[in-house]
Amino acid sequence: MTAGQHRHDRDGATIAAIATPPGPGGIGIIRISGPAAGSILSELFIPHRQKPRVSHQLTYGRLVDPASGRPLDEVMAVFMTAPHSYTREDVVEIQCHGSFLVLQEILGLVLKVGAVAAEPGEFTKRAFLNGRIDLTQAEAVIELLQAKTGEGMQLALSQLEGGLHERIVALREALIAIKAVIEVAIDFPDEDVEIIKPRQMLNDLQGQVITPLNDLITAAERGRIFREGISVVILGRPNVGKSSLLNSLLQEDRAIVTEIPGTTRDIIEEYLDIRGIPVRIIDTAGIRQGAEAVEEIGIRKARQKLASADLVLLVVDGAVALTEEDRALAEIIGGQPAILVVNKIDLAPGKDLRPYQTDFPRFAPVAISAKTGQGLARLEAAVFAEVSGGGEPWEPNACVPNVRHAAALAGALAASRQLEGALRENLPPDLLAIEVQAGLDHLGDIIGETTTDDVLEMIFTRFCLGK
Ligand SMILES: Nc1nc2c(ncn2[C@@H]2O[C@H](COP(=O)(O)OP(=O)(O)OP(=O)(O)O)[C@@H](O)[C@H]2O)c(=O)[nH]1
Ligand SMILES: [Mg+2]
Repeated sequence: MTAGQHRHDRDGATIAAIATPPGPGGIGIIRISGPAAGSILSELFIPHRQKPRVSHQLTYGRLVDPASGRPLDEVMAVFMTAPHSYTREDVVEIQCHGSFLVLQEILGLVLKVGAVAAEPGEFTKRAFLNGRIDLTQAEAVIELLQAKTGEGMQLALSQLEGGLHERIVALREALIAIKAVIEVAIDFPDEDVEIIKPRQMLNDLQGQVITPLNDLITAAERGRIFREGISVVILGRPNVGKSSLLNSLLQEDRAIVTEIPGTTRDIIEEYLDIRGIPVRIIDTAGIRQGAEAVEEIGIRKARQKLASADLVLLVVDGAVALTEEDRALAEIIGGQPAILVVNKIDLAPGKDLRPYQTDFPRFAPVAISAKTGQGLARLEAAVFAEVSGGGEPWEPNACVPNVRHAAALAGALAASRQLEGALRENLPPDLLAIEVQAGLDHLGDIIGETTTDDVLEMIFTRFCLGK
């Protein structure tokens, strides 16, 4: 099945939606796509100067209710003829004042004269179904909209420009060349000359398929944190400076800080950017014995957050000796990735950190002062090193497959390895053909050629309305 064979959910319908976010703004945009887009515009829009409609030209005029003749807003409208548009269909965009009421009224009229309300992602889905972009590029659109760091944005952009698409197409071409030879061998079983030259084929398979597949899978693993981000939990006994650490990382007074132990009782979650990694940082209630009821609930929540954390910052008070509670917390953290943060170093300048390694052999200690900011850069570097496996910051134009792609790449790799084994054992060509086809199908899933409708559905419902 090719992209064109996926059925349009609503063949022939003209769809419309508000494309700008709700709430007052400078301008608001209504987007219409489909065969009736142009006639809907003609019905509702009175240009300031009557002249023939020119594609891709912004025209000033008034939006009027044809039933009553009542003007709704002064607008700029643009008509884009198929196939030179986002969806490859006729597209109209109406720019009005960014009032949600105005937008709703205009959308109401557009629907009344023949459009249907678009579903989330339906414009981009049409761009995909009409072959303007492949599935990896459609996914890149969502990632671009949702990117939280500059690096995430760069990754999305290079995928939108077809970086991953090209790599997958090259892999498929290599497999198709191998398939062609195998098919000849199936068609001419009695040829004297050996059609399949296993040495040559194994070489091609390794160099053009297996090695590049491995590279892409590695990139997906390394890049996952840049796409999805990580969650970091700040843990420690009361009053060691957990909330102060959160505040200094965020560079704002987000959490309440007092000298009274047990200040934080609920979970506080914020986002920050550590060298391009979107980090959800979570401040928790100090964990101790004998806490009263509300605090106890906070402690329970802290333990839950710990379970799903990618990294733990265990904070201790560097101005005093370690306590049994500190050691108990290390026990709770167990084998999870963690960094020991020795806080309040301003009160103990030049403190020797080596003894901490005896107590916490698994954790690398970093001395900081949440109060003065000393050591924070080193802590950020330690966080980055811990979660990126010591890797370099991401280079621009890198090709980083997402989780869905990675699963399909793994499937393609498994099929290629099967093919490799079958070639080595000189198995008959029809068995080889099965493995080649399996590899091709997995790659087809990535770019959307063989993707099932429910997977498509899952991808496009992640979009917002009007995109
Ligand atoms: N001198 C100094 N004091 C600090 C530092 N970090 C925090 N403090 C002080 O330590 C006290 C406790 O800080 P918090 O950030 O509220 O500690 P916490 O770990 O969040 O405490 P709970 O929420 O009660 O568990 C406050 O009086 C802070 O001003 C630091 O680096 N140096
Ligand atoms: Mg606190």
